[in-house]
Amino acid sequence: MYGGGNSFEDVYDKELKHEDPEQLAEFEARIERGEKIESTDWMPELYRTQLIRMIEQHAHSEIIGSLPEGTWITRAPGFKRKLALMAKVQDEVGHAQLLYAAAETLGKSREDMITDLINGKSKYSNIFNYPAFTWADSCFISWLVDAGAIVNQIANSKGSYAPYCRALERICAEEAFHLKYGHHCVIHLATGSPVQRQMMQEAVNRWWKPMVHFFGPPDKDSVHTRILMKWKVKMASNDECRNQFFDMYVPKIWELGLEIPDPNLKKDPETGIWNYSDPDWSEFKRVINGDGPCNKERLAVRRIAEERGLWVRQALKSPKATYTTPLA
Ligand code: FAQ
Repeated sequence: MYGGGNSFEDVYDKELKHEDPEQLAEFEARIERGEKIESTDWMPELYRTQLIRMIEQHAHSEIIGSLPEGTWITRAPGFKRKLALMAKVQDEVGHAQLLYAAAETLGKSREDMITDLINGKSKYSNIFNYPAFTWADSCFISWLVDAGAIVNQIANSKGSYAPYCRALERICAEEAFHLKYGHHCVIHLATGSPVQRQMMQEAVNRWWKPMVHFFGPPDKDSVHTRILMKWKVKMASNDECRNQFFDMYVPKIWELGLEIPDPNLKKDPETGIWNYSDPDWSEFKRVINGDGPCNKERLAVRRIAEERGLWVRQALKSPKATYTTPLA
C-alpha cells in the first residue's frame, strides 16, 4: 500500500494496472452513481482484498470484543443486569457470524479467517486488548465502545458493498439496544454512592486513551482511508468518526459529572473540530501488533474454543464418522 515514500496515485496505478480499464471505469461509475455492488458483480481485485481485510477484522473484533464483557456475566450485579449482559454478549458473537458470512461472499473461507486470527496474522480492534478489571469497565464498553462502533458502522452501512451494508444495518439495530443498556449502567454508577462514582471515574480514566485510538490513526497517517473512501467502502474518515463521537458523547459524559482525562479536550466553536492531546500513537501501534496487555490471553481463549469445537465441525461435515471430543 501507499506510505513509505509512495504516493497514493503511484500505488493506485500499480495495483490496478492489471485490471481491464473499461471494466474499472464502469465499476467506478457505478460507485459514483451510488449503486451497490453484489458479490457476483465484477470488481477490481484490490476492492475485493480491501473488503476482505476490513470485514474480516471487523468480524474478529466482534468475537474478541465479546470476551472482556463476557467475563462479567457471572459477576453482574443482579439478575436483570445479568440477563441483559448475556443477551448483549450473545449479540456480539452473532455480529461476528454475520460479518464472517459477508466476508465469505468475497472468497475467503471462515476457517482461513479464524486461522489467521489465531496465528496473529489478522488484526482486530485495539480496545479489546485491555482488561475489564471492574464492573464499571464493562459498563464503559457497553455504552461508549458500542457508541463508537455505531458511529463508524452507521456511516459504513451506506457504503458500496451490498452484503456488508446488509449485515451492518442489522448490527446497528442491535447495537442501539446495547448503547441504551450501557448508558443506563453508567448513569446508575455515576449518580450512585461515592464508591460507585469513583469506580466509574476510574474506568473512564483507564479506557479513554484506547477509546481515542479506536477510530484508527489520524487521517494523515491512515494507510487505507483514501482508497476505501474513493470506492465508498468507508463513508467517513477516522478523524471524522472520532470527531463525531466526541461531539455526541463528550457532553453526555460531562453531564454525568465524570471527568475526561485530557485537559486539552475542547471543541473549536468556529470549525466544530475537537482538539485533543496526543493519545500516544506508539502504544496504539504496539497493541494492534500483538503487544497489548491482553492480546495473548484473548487469542488463547479463541484458540481453545477452536480446538474444543473441532469435533463438532467435523461431525457436521461427516455425521457418520466417530469422534473423540477433547473433553471426553
Ligand atoms: N484496532 O489505514 P487505517 C465493535 C489498523 S466493532 C486495530 O486507518 P482502515 C463492536 C488497520 O487495520 C469494532 N487495528 O485502516 C463491539 C491498518 O492495519 P493493516 C471494529 C486498527 O481500515 C462493541 C492500520 O491500522 N470496527 O467494537 C485500528 O482504513 C462492544 C492502518 O489504519 C470495525 O472494524 C483499531 N482500532 O481504518 C463489540 C469497523 N484502527 O490492516 C463488543 C470497520 C486501524 O494494514 C463490545 N472497520 N487499525 O494491517 C473500519 O471502519 C476501519 O477498518 C477502521 C480502520 C476505521 C477500523
